[in-house]
Amino acid sequence: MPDQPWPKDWGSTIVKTANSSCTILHHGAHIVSCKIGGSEEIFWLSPLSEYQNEKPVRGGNPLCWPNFGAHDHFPKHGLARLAKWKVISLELKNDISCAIFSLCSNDLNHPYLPDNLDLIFTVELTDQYLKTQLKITNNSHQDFIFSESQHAYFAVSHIKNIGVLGLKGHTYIDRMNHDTQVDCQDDIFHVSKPTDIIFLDHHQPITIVDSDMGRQIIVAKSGAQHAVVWNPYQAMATEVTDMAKDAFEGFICIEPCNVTLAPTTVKVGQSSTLEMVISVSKTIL
Ligand code: TA6
Repeated sequence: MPDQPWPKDWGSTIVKTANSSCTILHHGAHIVSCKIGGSEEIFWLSPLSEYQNEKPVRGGNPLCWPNFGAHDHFPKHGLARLAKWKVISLELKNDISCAIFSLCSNDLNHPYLPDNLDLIFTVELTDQYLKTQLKITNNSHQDFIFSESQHAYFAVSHIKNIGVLGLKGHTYIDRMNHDTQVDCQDDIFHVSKPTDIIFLDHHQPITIVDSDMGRQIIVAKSGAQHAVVWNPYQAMATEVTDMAKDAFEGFICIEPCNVTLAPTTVKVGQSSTLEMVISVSKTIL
């Protein structure tokens, strides 16, 4: 794969600290790579991503907005991950490196989107964490209802090797089983089949424990009512054309989100922020 498989005219920004670095494409304000405090790569990125304007990049951290999932008027998972964002600030201060991106609904020019919805995506990086914030400010003349996700693909040694902590005691909707509601009983949750589940009313950090890599990735969030855990596994993976058949082995999606069944309303003049904070440490299990 070439060093930078995406088109040059998409533009990209790298934020760096002494031991961390993060690359963000301006197309979608899409994070495609991040290492924290000298870690190995934390995001999985498909070598078969097509890097076309009308297609989302497969892997990294896609931003899904104004809809997470299918929608009558917008493409699946929304417009933000397909849009060209502007870089409005890039600075390094006191070991915190920060890039800020903006997108206005006016630029999207969509008949079902009111004008003057202002989106800001902030990427803050230190040697300890990566913080990503998607903030929507409603400067239009009507309240706006949306769903959203930071659809992060985390790199793992093998999906069979990992355990996920922070889910026990929470109810989830099983998208692969007629939307049945299930109470998660697992201290350590394992993925061994196609998995597409929505944890309801979920606020605590989720930890991916990867003993083979000797690391755990901790995903904390705020402004999110839900968390999705997704892996297409063998059966579903063949339906996804921009990843290899066995690619499901190398990632797990943990997605801080607000899903359509309990969407967010941002009133005129108000803002809403979906934040994810990722840190990496050595495995404890
Ligand atoms: O977040 C899980 C999910 O909504 C799955 O249902 C699956 O479709 C996945 O996202 C990937 O969606 P995409 O449009 O990126 O292929």
